[in-house]
Amino acid sequence: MSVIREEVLDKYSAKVYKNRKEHVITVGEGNPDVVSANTRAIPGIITQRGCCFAGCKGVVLGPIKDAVIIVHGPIGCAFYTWGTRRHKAIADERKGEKADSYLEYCFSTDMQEADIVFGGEKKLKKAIIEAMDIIKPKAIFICSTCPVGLIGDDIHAVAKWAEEEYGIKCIGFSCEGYKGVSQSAGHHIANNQLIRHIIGTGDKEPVSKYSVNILGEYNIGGDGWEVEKLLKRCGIEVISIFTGGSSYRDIKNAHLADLNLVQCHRSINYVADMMYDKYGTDWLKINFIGIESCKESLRAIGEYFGDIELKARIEEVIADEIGNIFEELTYLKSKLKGKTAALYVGGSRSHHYQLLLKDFGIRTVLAGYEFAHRDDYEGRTVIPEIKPDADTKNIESITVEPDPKFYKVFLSEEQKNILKEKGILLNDYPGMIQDMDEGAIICDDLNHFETEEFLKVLKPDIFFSGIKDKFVIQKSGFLSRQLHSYDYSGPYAGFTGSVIFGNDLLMGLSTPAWSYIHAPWKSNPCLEARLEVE
Ligand code: CFM
Ligand code: HCA
Repeated sequence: MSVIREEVLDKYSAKVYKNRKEHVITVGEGNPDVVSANTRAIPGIITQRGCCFAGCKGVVLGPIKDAVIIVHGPIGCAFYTWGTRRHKAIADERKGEKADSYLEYCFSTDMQEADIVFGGEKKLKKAIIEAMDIIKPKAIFICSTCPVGLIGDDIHAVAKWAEEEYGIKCIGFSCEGYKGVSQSAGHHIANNQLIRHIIGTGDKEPVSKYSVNILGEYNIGGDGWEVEKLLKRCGIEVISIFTGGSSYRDIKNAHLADLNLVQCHRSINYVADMMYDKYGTDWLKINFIGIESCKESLRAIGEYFGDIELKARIEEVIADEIGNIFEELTYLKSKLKGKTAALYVGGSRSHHYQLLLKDFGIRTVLAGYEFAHRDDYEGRTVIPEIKPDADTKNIESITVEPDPKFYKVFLSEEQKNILKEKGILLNDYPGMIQDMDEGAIICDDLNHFETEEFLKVLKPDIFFSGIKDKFVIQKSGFLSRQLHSYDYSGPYAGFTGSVIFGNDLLMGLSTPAWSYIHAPWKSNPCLEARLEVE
């Protein structure tokens, strides 16, 4: 039993303790290493999670630059998702076809009390007419917020009306915030509609020998551009990015790519699986955060296509990229080696960024996710024919038995080799647990109280998280870096992104500010009182 974990959870009531202890594990001490995840947060606890609407409108759909996204609901949710996530995009024109960018705008029906009482469909139609008059987009997405689900407005009927009236693509997303337990439900809703209504409707064939889509890359701080640049250097065409800096126009053609590369598995694995089922498109789990990870990912792509020339080109690009950053990297490593970090983000970065930290010799002592599922922690072996929750299956004369204790399908090396020889692609990638040191702590759905307690006990040099806890961390005298918005820096992906990240850390750690954060009453009494006894 981990002493640190007990120290933090000790203050809970028996009922809360019973719940939370399933979400907090010490790596190496669990047998098996299983984390309870994707369950309801305890009412009253200050969780850092977001809602279904945030996952659908904010995360997956938000970055699609040439779609007008109308938030159907009272204004608050529209306002909150207006420019708060740093998915960058530029309007562009290719072969006379324009993809404007509406990302800087905020569109909402701004429902009032009367609309809640009498229904908001008329107002939604009016908003669409207005958008068509002023902007004339090729695609309109309608995203519902909580009250819409409660009063029962039929946004899908309105979407159908708009398609017939204007001959555009109009899709309804019933992503009311209260659905599910976190943002995660919203990712799924967005993914389902993208595959149902957009992917497969284009006919623009790739021009290069090798083409890919990048899935789960949202171009935060320009990361997607960095990855696209790297792939292009290797001679690989990027058909579409889901969805960072992307356009409706490109996503239509996604089914024509040879391969799907999955960066953030949590938010988009549904599209990867559905595209395999519908179009037979293979997918590879890759990671372009971290120097070693970039090398491995590029090489895995080369292996997949199996072309000697492509592989040689990839090696040239790797050598050149490393050459460009070598000096700076060596300096940063010498300064950052031996530091410790804690990471708490949504559903994939806490894992990916640990690998980049390792490149600098920084050790992770605590990591957690807001809304990950068990496979994000425990890993997943994907055999496309077999769903992870399937019963025992016989595939190519190999009996595959999913272990009910794990999310994973376990295969021996011999079984894996047989499947590979038969040309069956195996995505056998580790979860966060497998990449962490023994004794480190994993905490699912970390809350404000636990954040403060872990800070006191673990005293990491850096705490990576988001805006909701940033200032609690800073005021406690620790360096906080936001891994959602990069504190307005970036890109952090790719080889050059890695050194930008390292420089930002070094700047943060070197500032003398942390020594000034010391409550005055800790050294001098500030209040004086006199007790008078009659
Ligand atoms: Fe994927 Fe993301 Fe993340 Fe995510 Fe997010 Fe984000 Fe994140 Mo904020 S899609 S799971 S829902 S990598 S918005 S770009 S930073 S919580 S770790
Ligand atoms: C979201 C978006 C978010 C929030 C960031 C944060 C993002 O979950 O709705 O809490 O700092 O990356 O913008 O994750």
